[in-house]
Amino acid sequence: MTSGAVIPVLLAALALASPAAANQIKVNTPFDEVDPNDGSCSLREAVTAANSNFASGVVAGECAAGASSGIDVIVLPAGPYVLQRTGAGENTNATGDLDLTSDIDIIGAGARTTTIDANHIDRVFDVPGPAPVTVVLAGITIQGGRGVTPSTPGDPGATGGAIRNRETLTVAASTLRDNGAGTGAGGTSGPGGGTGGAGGAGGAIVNEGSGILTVRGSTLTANFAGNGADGGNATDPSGGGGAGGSGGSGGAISSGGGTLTLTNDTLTGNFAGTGGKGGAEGGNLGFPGRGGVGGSGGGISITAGSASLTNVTLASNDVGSAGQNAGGGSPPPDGTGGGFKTAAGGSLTNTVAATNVPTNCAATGPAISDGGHNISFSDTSCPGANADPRLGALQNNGGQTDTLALGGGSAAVDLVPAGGACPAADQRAVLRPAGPACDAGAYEQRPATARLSATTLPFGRLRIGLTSAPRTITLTNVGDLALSPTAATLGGTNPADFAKAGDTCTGAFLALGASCSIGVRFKPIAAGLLTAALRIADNAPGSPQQVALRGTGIPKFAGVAITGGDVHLKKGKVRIGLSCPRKTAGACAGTLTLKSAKAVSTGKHGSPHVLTLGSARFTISPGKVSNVTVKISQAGRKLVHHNGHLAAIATAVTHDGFGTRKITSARLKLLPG
Ligand SMILES: [Ca+2]
Ligand SMILES: [Ca+2]
Ligand SMILES: [Ca+2]
Ligand SMILES: [Ca+2]
Repeated sequence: MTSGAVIPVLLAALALASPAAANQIKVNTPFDEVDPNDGSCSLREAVTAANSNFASGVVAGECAAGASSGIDVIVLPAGPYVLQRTGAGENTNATGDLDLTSDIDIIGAGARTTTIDANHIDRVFDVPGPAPVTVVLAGITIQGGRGVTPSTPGDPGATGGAIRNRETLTVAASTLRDNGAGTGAGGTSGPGGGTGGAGGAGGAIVNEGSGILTVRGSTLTANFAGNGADGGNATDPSGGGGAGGSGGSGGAISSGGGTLTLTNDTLTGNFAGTGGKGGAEGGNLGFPGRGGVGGSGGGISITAGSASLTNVTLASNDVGSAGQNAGGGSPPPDGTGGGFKTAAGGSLTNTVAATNVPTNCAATGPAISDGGHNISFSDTSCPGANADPRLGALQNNGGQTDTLALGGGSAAVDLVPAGGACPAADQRAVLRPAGPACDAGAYEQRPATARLSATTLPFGRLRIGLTSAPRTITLTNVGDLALSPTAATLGGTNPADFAKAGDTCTGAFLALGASCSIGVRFKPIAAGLLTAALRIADNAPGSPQQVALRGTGIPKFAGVAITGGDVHLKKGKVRIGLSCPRKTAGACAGTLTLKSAKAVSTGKHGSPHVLTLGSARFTISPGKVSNVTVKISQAGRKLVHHNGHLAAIATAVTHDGFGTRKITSARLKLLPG
């Protein structure tokens, strides 16, 4: 699919309007260049063109100008785009992250093919405000973002390892992986040690101020909030050691205000930041520095604003551990809420939280509200049923982003009743519900589903006693659970007229997309239309799967029947009735030859011999009778008139539609007309 075709598909999938005023800016180079004269439109140039509404250059191939009103759509074809212009901490899109300061949609060719990598120079995208803008990022893998560590001792690390949002941002059908918020700057060493900087929040995305952040159909994995820096050591004997910085919260997402909405997302294997170590005291007159607390919310941290999760899968995310105290003793606390930590409530609906460390959820302040049909496993810290969702490993299960499949017997399957706020499709774009009801989490499990390559196998006509070449039926599993055919049998009206010829299905175990095949031959033992059914028993709905088999048995070819008896010679010709059998393949075609029944003498001195009287070709449709005209030779006519009659034998050599040859004959008496 070309990127030109992807855009409307993605926009339709995202239910985004194509604004009339939109300008399209197509990126045509993977390089992070800002040369107005190189005839290439880089991603950075495209963003600047959208922000400024000026073309990136006058040379052909440079980016078109963005529109001054409406949304600019930046089209990003498949390929890697690596940021290379170092210099974090500015918001004019010149260096470091890409600063989105106007209404922009950036549409990749799909998260498996379009990748933007910040190459650890900064985060990837910034929607810094303060002008209110609406941004969409769709169909992209965003990776390699790193929040910077500030140069001022004790300052906190940059937030938002991949993206910082302060306005309105939608991330859709994208993957965010291997992004990290900034580590805090270390505490100063001095008479008294300075405090270590806190780790940045939001390993992948931070939502700040009154930002409106929506994440749909996306996977966030292996992102990490920033670590707290160590406290500085004291140099004065009476000086105390600096405290360690606290670990950053929100391994994948941190929201400190505004609105956070997640639908059909997978957050797995993300980590909050660890606390920094306490600095040493100068002598034994001061106090040793305490360690920093560990970051909370390995998946998501909410410190203010609203948060709403629907059909999200939160699994195996981990909080940060606390930093060591310089003087030993009981350390400060580790982070809490491995999956979801909130100080401002929030709601979970149709959401699966499983095996987050140390617990799935933690709430300080308002309780998390239960929107229904949630799972919390194996602890009960999140709302919902305490039952095993049987999550698989993160992998490509179809769709543009990796997901955690639900295994057989998963408690999440069909957990959401009708009317339960179920999205129209899952994260992979598999339509919901599959089976009787919607599943909780981002993944909708399709039962094992059998698809036949054909539901009818016509074999045409075949002579009784012959066996046809095999025709093959392919059975493919288009479901998520394995398809296991247990038997393939012939049934129906005439099963004995067909035979299996090879079967890789019975006993097979077919994963999604795998197939097996069964061959069938036609071997008629009776005449006429013959039907049977190939029945494949399996664990899919509709079992047994049926293929209708059909063929026509053709009897042995008898050749044409010749009407014998008396025939009259008229104008030197005779007419002889021939009939073609009704059940035959194609027309009866051949040659009819008349010879004298006995040796006869012709002429005064001729010796007796069998005389050929004449012949004619014929073609007769099955079941029809035809009078074939044979012109009798002059010698033959003389004998008939001389003797008053002539005994003759008519012989027909006939071929049917299969080319089978049959010879039939009959006795005749030729009489004068
Ligand atoms: Ca350029
Ligand atoms: Ca613009
Ligand atoms: Ca910036
Ligand atoms: Ca279902």
